[in-house]
Amino acid sequence: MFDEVIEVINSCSTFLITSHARPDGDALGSELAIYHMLRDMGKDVVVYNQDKTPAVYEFLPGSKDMIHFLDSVDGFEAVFVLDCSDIERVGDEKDKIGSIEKIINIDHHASVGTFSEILLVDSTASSTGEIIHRLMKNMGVTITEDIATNIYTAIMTDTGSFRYSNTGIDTFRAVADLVEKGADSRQIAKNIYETKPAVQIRLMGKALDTLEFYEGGRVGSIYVTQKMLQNEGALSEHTEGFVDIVRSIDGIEIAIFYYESSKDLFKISLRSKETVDVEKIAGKLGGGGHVNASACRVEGSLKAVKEKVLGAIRTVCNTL
Ligand SMILES: [Mn+2]
Repeated sequence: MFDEVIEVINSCSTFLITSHARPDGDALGSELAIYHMLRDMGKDVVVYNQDKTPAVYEFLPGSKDMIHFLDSVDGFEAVFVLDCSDIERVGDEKDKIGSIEKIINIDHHASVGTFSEILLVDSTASSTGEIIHRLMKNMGVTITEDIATNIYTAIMTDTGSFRYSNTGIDTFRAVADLVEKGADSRQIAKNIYETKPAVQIRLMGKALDTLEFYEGGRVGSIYVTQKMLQNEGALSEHTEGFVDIVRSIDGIEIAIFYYESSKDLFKISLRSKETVDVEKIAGKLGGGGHVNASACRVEGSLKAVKEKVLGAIRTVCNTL
């Protein structure tokens, strides 16, 4: 599994690195970890994301070097597509990116796309960052403080600070190594969790006003519309983590967050606490993810979208 990836890294000298639209901590930390590693090896490297880096992740070493406009992909010998189960997820430039000769897909999603021949996928890993740490150990490269900070952030954010069931013994072994290599766990936690702008908390208040329960309190949802964003002067990135507030309620087994990305189009985040497989629910609606965290997009009015999602939940979880 590692050999093929290592072969490409050693034989090529110009690389593009990308991940999904609306990048999260795992996407950004994974990209920047690979970026630093390749640069340290003397390679030419460009990191491209369709969307700009959310302010909360700007502390990540290398984040200022990322670009958000992709002119031509001529000259790139290989591309790393990270944390993406499908090339569609990189956004509008998927065709250009998909035309690069060598595509390396490193991911931990259960539903694996077939867009790449060079795969490093492990659905039991906590995060793409954890797989990248494994790759680097395998290669024997020096894990610098910059690399350690990026991978630690990737793992910490995708495990909800080591609380989710994707957190395994290997995860703790990896983060122990990263702290040893210079990742400052306290400072990273502070940067991610204790720097929220006031506008985000105000939007959260409005979102919590929409809290509804179904199935005797086992399913709960909140939503944010474009109008709510405008009223508060908030951005879509300010909704990050909202679904986890619903999950934190006692008795909740499935948490839903509806985000109106444009008129009659909703991005839906689903979370579960225990054994409910929300990946199956998202799958019914054309999305994907993991057992405890998944997402999908559904068209229609808020009322119609809610009915569709609740319908899918009732179909998948007939014991609820
Ligand atoms: Mn991830």
